[in-house]
Amino acid sequence: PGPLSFAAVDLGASSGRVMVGTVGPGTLELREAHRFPNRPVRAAGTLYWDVLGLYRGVLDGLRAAGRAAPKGRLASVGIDSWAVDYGLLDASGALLGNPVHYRDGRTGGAAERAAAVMPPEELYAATGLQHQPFNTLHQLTAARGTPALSAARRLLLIPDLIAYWLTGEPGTELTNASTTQLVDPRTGDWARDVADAFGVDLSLFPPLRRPGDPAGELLDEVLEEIGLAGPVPVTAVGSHDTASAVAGVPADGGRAFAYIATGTWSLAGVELDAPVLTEESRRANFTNELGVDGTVRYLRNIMGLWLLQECLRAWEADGLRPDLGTLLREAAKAPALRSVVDAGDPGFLAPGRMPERVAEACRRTGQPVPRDPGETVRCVLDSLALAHRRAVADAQRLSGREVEVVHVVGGGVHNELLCQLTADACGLPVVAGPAEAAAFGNVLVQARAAGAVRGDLAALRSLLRAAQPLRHHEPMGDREAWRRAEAVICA
Ligand code: ADP
Ligand code: LRH
Repeated sequence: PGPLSFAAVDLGASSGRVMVGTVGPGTLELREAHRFPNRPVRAAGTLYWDVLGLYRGVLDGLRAAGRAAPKGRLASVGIDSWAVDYGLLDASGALLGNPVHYRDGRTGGAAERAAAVMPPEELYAATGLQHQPFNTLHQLTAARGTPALSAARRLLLIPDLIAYWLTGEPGTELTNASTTQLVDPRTGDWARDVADAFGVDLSLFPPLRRPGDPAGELLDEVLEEIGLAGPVPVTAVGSHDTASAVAGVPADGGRAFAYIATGTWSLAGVELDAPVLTEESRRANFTNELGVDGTVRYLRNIMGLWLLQECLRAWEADGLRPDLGTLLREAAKAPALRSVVDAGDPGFLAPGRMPERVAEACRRTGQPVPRDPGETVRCVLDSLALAHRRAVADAQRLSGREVEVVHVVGGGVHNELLCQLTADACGLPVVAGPAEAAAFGNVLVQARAAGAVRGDLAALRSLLRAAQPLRHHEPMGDREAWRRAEAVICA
């Protein structure tokens, strides 16, 4: 049989895209069919996702994907998105309100509230998840007693909600479920004791499914809307975008690697066979999320390019008309490591006033305040590279796995300065690409389920290495300067 085409729906916090992957013997190609912005909306004091706007983007994208695929045939569709957030459905299957954004303030004080229910050590030992105020568990605790949660008969994580609208079939995909803080990473099943202790009704979640499992077929109404002839199956993929991105890391089986998925967030760590649930790991705020093929994504969340996105948004609002390319060139010329902030600080989580908040953090730590947007961007990129360095070093120390190379994937691949600074800071070679690793991981899992490719993750990754040009960054510069900067952050 000739090559098959797969549609990968990848919803990131800053944009959604539908990509077409064409896979066959000796062929792996990925093309963008449609991209649309993901703009959250604040209404009556709550920050929401515009989930119907995103669903419209998915339908437009699937229509474009069908047109881009040879003979207009899609062998299957896979969906991944950001983690933790969910929609609630009533008994008739109707959506109960707009999904709340994980950056909404409703989970303020989550750590203290959770500690009153279960000691943090116990919660970590049971779920392996780093503390993030927005973990689904804390969102559900914050929503307890609200009319929406009381009326809910079903809870669907965002990619599962999109899949439900496309197919009418509810399910809970495991890699994303592992970000709820309600799953035991050792068993890949629900952590029932945790759910009971926090009063979470696990029957709200439809049955678990794993990457590669069938997840229904596009409904007739959907096929009509997007102009395709059926049947078009939907296949469960690593529906957590980071699970798909790590599956899409073009690692060479022979070289131990760390990965950094850099988009709105930077997710930096290593891939393991089993979780690390030690107290030291909890204190270092490392998380054990579940990946494709039973792997564990052992990583730390770093604020990522969110810091830069929010600076650009603030300058735009001030009428400065910032241009990213120009700012990155100015940042490259600005003095290196003049000041750094802690890019892991949850204080940067909420939207708004980012250049001022970065300046305040510099002032608070007795460092020079950036004098212009170019210096602010340099401070942000130096700080991200420094956080990458710390996460890669900590992941190795805590997991006992030494790495030889760092793979950078995600939108940050386009930012050559960030990739070079990451190599310099880590003191390790960086291989940059692909930018659309999540879509590649999504497509490869579908392609394997359809029989278009075979093998384990290493075999899938070897296809990727041939499919995309990769950029190599060797570590350069003054190692001691990074150690001094780290001391500022750790002080
Ligand atoms: P998400 O999946 O979270 O929406 P992406 O992986 O798409 O995020 O990454 C988006 C980020 O990638 C942008 O915020 C921007 O900083 C960076 N980026 C994208 N394109 C470019 C570019 N041409 N040059 C520099 N940076 C870029
Ligand atoms: C990245 C991501 C990350 C989560 C965050 C909520 O898009 O999925 O892995 O921690 O969003």
